[in-house]
Amino acid sequence: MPDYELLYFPARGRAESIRLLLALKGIPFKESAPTDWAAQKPTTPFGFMPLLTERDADGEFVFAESGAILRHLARCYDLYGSGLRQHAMCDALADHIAELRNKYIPIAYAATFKTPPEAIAQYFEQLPTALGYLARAHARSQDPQAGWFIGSSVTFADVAAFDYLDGLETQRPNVLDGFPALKEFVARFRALPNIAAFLAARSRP
Ligand SMILES: N[C@@H](CCC(=O)N[C@@H](CS)C(=O)NCC(=O)O)C(=O)O
Repeated sequence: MPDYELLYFPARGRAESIRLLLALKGIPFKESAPTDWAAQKPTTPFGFMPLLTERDADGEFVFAESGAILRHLARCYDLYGSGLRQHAMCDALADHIAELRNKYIPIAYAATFKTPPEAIAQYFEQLPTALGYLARAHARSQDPQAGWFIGSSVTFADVAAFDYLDGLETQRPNVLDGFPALKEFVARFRALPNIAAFLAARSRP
């Protein structure tokens, strides 16, 4: 197995789903945070984190973009579903979650982004519509009995969806009350032994 090193701020942000995926598979990884980001930034592929460094017999591979990192790890560790249609379902859900996350980051880190309270209120007013679509996506799983979004086993898209919903629940504990299937999905994912251990040890905001 390669060695992995993840560079990101000491926050959940766009790195947490990568951490969750590695934890899910029991893959050890080193966490590092930039010591002088202004100096480091121009040395990175696109000037943004997270960055994943993978080291193995083929050498060192450093790459960026949270979605690309998740997909690479999903291909390496069998978290992309089964067959081309499930691959497409994974991509569709993960891309959609990335869109939702882009809107959510200024809400989750409101102090950093100086997000006005009206914008936060508006976000949570509009949220039930987005959660309704997610609940419908969950109901379209190719194996509804299994409880995951895509099919009979967990995929990287489930990891991304969990991370988003878990973040929402951290902000507003009752946010999923009207969406029992999403609530059950979150509980099922949280109960996976490797995830339960990861969450118990987590201290990042
Ligand atoms: N599309 C990129 C966005 C990356 C991004 O915006 N990263 C932020 C942290 S969440 C960053 O590196 N900020 C530091 C900066 O802009 O200099 C991804 O998903 O990885």
